[in-house]
Amino acid sequence: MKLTGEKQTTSDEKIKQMEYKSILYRQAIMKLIFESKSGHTGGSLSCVDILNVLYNHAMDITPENFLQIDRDHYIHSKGHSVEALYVVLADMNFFKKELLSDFEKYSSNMIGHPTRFVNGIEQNTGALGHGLSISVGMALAAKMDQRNNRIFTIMGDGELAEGSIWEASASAAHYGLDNLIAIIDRNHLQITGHTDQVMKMEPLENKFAAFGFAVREVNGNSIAELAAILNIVPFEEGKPNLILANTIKGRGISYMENNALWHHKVPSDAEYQIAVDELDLAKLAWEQHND
Ligand SMILES: Cc1ncc(C[n+]2csc(CCOP(=O)(O)OP(=O)(O)O)c2C)c(N)n1
Ligand SMILES: [Mg+2]
Repeated sequence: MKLTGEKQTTSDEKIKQMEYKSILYRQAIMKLIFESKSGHTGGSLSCVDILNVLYNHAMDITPENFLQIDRDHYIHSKGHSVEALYVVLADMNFFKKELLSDFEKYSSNMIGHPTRFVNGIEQNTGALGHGLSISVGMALAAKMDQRNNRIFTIMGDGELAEGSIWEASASAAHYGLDNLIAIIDRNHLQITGHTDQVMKMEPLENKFAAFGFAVREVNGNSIAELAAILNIVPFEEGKPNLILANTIKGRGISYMENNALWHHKVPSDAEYQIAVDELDLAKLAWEQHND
């Protein structure tokens, strides 16, 4: 759905299917990290529901239209959480699922941060603070060319400490980029601890609104809330869109949730078994609930 003025809706059935996919995605993320013995665990689990709704519902990006300029575009600004992106891109058939087992292997392109050597990835990221600037440039180009496609990006809340985010924000508002949809994975944790302790940036609503964004807040681990908010983009004509997605770092695995230690950490055999059991239970609960 592009910027046509027409709003999208989401059926209950579609929401349920995406909720199920989130469980499968979490299983795949854990497998990837456990088997490769490397990975950004917490941040991948916090943003995977957002990626799920973006790729399965909101964005017009497919392997078939990938080379067309007038499709939507996605920039993974918090590049360290590439595991979540790989799992979703594999599900979207950008590459074969078997490639996931190459993650972090010597000479593989499936490295720990996004690169354009992997099908479906638009831009190399990982050095935090650049994704919004890139997205602003792409959104401005789309406006100049009178295309009605949109540019989406997900940033981390710790990433907002980068000054370049705020230069990009000023430009986004200055150029009236209502085709830009910036999403903050607001899990309140950074690499070493709470975002308020590392670099206090709150209140984010007020800061982004003052910069000229139309700001909306959702539960970023709720498929239904994410779909509903993405259905009504642009929020205000002529203003860039900012979605504050309140998430839980490590979401879905009890001992990882809200724990900065799991920013980049591989589970032991016993810990992995707990994760597998918890996700199996979530799957069972979904199946019983949706029978
Ligand atoms: C420019 C730059 N500085 C430092 C880092 C190291 N680093 C990787 S992840 C991270 C924390 C990011 O926190 P946040 O954006 O909140 O990510 P999330 O909680 O979603 O994992 C840092 C500092 C980096 N990748 N890039
Ligand atoms: Mg964070």
